[in-house]
Amino acid sequence: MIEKINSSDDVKKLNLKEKEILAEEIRQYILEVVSNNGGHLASNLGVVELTIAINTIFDLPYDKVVWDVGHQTYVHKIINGRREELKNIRQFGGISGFPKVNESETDCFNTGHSSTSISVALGMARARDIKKEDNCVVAIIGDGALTGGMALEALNDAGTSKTNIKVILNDNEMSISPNIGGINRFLGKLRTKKTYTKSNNYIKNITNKIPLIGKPTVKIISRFKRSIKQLVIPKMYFEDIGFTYLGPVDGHNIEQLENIFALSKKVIGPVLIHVLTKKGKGYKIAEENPDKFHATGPFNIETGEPKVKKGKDYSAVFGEKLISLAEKNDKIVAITASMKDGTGLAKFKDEFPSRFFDIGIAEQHAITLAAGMAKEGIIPIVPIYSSFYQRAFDQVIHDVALQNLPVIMCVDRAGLVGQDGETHQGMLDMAFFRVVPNLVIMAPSDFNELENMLEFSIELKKPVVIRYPRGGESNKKIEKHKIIEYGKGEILKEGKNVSIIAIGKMVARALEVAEKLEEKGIDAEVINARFLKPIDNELIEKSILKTKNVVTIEDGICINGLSTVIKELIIDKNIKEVTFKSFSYPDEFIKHGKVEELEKIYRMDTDSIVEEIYGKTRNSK
Ligand SMILES: Cc1ncc(C[n+]2csc(CCOP(=O)(O)OP(=O)(O)O)c2C)c(N)n1
Repeated sequence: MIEKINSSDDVKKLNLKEKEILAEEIRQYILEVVSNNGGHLASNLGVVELTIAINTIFDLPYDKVVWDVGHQTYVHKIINGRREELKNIRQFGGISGFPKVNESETDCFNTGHSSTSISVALGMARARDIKKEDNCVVAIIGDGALTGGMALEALNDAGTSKTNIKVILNDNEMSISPNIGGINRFLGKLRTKKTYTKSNNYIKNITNKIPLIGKPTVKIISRFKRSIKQLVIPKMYFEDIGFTYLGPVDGHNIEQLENIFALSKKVIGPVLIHVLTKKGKGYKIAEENPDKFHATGPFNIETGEPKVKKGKDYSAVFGEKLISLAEKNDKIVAITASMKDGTGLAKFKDEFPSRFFDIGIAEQHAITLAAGMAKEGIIPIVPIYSSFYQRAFDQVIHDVALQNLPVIMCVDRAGLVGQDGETHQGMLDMAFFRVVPNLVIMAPSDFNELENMLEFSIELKKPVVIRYPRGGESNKKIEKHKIIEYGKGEILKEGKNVSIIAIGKMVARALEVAEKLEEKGIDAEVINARFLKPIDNELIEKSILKTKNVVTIEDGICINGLSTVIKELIIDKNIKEVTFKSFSYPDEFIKHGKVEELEKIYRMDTDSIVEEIYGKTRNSK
């Protein structure tokens, strides 16, 4: 069946039985691809029937379907012309693991970060009305993404807008971990109320019986339905804020899904369709461990075991160190925006449940919550991925830095992250944090330094940013670090021909580069900057004056990071007759691919850096 499907038109031609067969084939195919390539598994297995029903009832790309986060669009991609390409999903040159407008017209908006879909859809619906067109606009949002502030802001606006917009709530009771918070509790009440299903069936039946149902009839019905519901549930949040609520409906029953979507097309104004799905559906191991299979590396389908065993990574080192610090200091708390496992906090949660706060996919709230705690003498540690820190920029400025509050902001997945691509690469954090007054910005060059920086930050009592990469430390070991002092870097190797100044994970690379240069007769000095802000002017100036050749290496964009800091230093100190070469990423969004591949392409690997420096230093001699 799957071989015949190249667009939603092909899905529309199938009967129910054929669609059910298609669903199973799609599941099997996704399982094979993800077990080979890695990727988002459980969420995709959960939306197979949902995606088939959407493609049956709506007309893509004329109708606009906006997937929130977009990690669950593999089924959509298979149906909409990218079945073969899926085999190369997330690989360099292959299709993306998220919706991309340049891949297909049916991907109507790029996503990757959570909770944006309702705003986008409402924008598209208003645009449609201004242009006097009549397409449907649909946002599909998970119950996890619904905990994000943006989603609630958009619901608030959409509810009273009277705009024709459909919000499909894909409720599987899971964010990456089990979903949390009051909205989850409220959804729990809706999930269990069989009455609604019955009353909705009732409505479905009567609307089906009326041959040419007019818009006013549906309006009356929805008013009637609302009054029944109000009797059973005192506070119908969605209806109270202006949505017509349909559901809940079994998200694995294609027929029921099609019926409810068809019904939603007849309702005027904003509609919310509550769909219940199971994360990992159809693959028992993922159903039982949906968090583990939210995003996975390649794995063995029979056992569910990873094909390559994961080594120790920065997040794990962070989590363990935090536990040992928290044992000694009962003021330390940890806050996560729905990323307990990814940021290494799972054990911390078990050890200190009352000092652990999973606050939903709400990075802005995470930071301001931390600011409030810090103001009252608590020491909040907030690990958030670099690209998601983008969300909380104003909170960092306005609530933390402006009041100089000692919040420790751990920027995980800083620099290249690889296969999740453009929306997830952590290229910008040094650039945007650097402009914020009062912030101290550090980056460890190995596990040991991360531990020391955490310890140091707790004593410092200032707002601190510590950025560290995805994955493990380099094979190139740094033998011994000096103790950490405020605003001080360290010289790891003395030399006289060129000063290589690096930060974070690139320090180990700088040492490798220096070793290779040595073989070519170039004596490089290697400086671990440690602090981007404040930078160690004294140490770096002295080194530059000695070598007159400067190289900077950083895992971030070329604007306003280490290279900019050093250029400014050279100008401010009026240092003359120096050569300068920066190794950083260009002013562009970096696509998906393995980190090592991307590093080679951007000439950030050891050999490329050696080649470039060798030419430059030789020329300047
Ligand atoms: C702003 C932001 N923070 C964190 C994430 C990481 N993240 C990706 S998916 C996800 C959970 C989404 O849960 P839900 O919306 O319920 O979708 P499901 O995977 O359960 O279908 C999270 C936290 C993100 N993509 N964007």
